[in-house]
Amino acid sequence: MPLEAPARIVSELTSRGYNAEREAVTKLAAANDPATALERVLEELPEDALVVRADHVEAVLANGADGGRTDAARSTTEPSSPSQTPPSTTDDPSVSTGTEPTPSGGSTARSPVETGGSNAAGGRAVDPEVRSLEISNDMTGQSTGTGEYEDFVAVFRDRLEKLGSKLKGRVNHRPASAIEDMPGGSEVAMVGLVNDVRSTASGHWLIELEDATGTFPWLVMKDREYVDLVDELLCDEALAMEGTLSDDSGIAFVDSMHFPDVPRTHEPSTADRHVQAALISDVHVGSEEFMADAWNRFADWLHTEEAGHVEYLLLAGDMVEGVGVYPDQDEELDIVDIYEQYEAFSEYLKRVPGDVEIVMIPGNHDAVRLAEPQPGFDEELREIMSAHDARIVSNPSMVTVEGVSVLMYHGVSLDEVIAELPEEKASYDEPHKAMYQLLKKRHVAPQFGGHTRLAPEEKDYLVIDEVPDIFHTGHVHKLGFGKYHDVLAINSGCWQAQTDFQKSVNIDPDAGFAPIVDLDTLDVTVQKFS
Ligand code: D5M
Ligand code: FE
Ligand code: ZN
Repeated sequence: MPLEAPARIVSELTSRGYNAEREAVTKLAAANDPATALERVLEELPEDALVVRADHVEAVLANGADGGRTDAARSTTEPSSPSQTPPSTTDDPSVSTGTEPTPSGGSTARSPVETGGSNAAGGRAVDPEVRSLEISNDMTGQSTGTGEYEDFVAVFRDRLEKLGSKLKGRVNHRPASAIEDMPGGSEVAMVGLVNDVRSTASGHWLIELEDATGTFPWLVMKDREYVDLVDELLCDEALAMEGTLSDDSGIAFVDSMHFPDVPRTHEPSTADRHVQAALISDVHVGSEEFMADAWNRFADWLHTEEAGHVEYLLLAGDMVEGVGVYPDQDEELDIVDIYEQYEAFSEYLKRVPGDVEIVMIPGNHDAVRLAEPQPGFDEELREIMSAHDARIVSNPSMVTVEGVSVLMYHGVSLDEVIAELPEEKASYDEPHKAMYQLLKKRHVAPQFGGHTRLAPEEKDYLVIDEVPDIFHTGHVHKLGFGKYHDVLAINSGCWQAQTDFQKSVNIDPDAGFAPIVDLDTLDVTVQKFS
């Protein structure tokens, strides 16, 4: 079997249970006889090694096991094709067709990657030393909730404290209990959580705000400018209201409404070198609809020179299809055992170059508790997925990559935001707009008691306390991105073709796309693999 192309070297290695550093693959591809070199490397590999590293290959090549790389081989090296990255955009999900994946047929073309030891030409200077990746807000192992009433009280109190502190400097607020004692006609303000929103017989809107002292009703008149914001409100989100008390002090007429929001002065941080991250989600391995071919093309592309700057892969949940997630889901399962699904997922993950740093959070199809925040995978699942040494953290988590903070959240609440808000403010076709609403509310899942389940903890991990530079979600299987007050919001698509359920409700998934973010500019390009 000819073994020249990196993609085939990778599949050969993964089929034998190994993951490989990108440079190891490059070096193997450049050997005189890659097939023999590969066999020799595997023979020499330490028994417990799961990753084939560049130095393993170097040792074998230095031994002259396959004759190493000759000048003749070098002269057949083709120059890399010019980058086909499309012009970047921060608004439309413009889609490039990507480069052709490395051919898997009997091509004799050698690897286009220069392997002289220095990576100047290929931009593949992946030096792990210069990387930086930090995780904060990971609640794995920190869960204290017992599901008791007191826990719910604690989590909402924490939400009000955190989000209230962002609002309190903006209005001259009073507690609910004090407002009812103020004289009629007073100018008043309050910070609280939305308890209820309903329309009155005369077409006005009554919004009940709650704080630690009680509730107070606020009336938005149908002809006031703020009426346009009423249809954005979700129960349990934090708000500040300013207004005028009625004569009997029983209600306040709203003059203005304030959201915790992202300050307009927010300036995102960027990386100080040219480095990229692939932001994906919803792989759904184990589903009959999982698109293995598209995934493999993506993984092969990551081994190409064009993808040489992609040093991070962020996976926002739904690694596998899971079992029993939705009614009748088992009829569309390719792999019925949950552990076997993770084993298969792990094999697909191994195709990703070993020198790409991976961070993953769980989603609603994964085998962790459904209620949010969801802790990262347990030991048994980590063991299954250990080959790649991925960082496995909770949903949500804040991940800072090369100085750029990325809030990763799977996105179950997006269904709710899309269902509750008018089409122009949030829709499946523009999922990033639903994300804007979450940023504005500074909470990834404001509404409790609906579709999104909440596991009460002593603090509210779902509050967006720090403004991220990038907000990354998935779940709705639609690709969309854009900027909100300079925060890049990206909802990645999926790797699962349309399911019967999605067909029945007209969800047309964006499957097989990988949005790639330049961490030095926060520009996005989309690679298509389907
Ligand atoms: O869900 C992907 C998208 O499809 C997300 O918007 C929810 C929706 N979905 C898919 N299946 C169902 C069922 N059976 N009921 C309700 N909504 C559904 P994901 O959970 O990522 O597969
Ligand atoms: Fe999903
Ligand atoms: Zn999901």
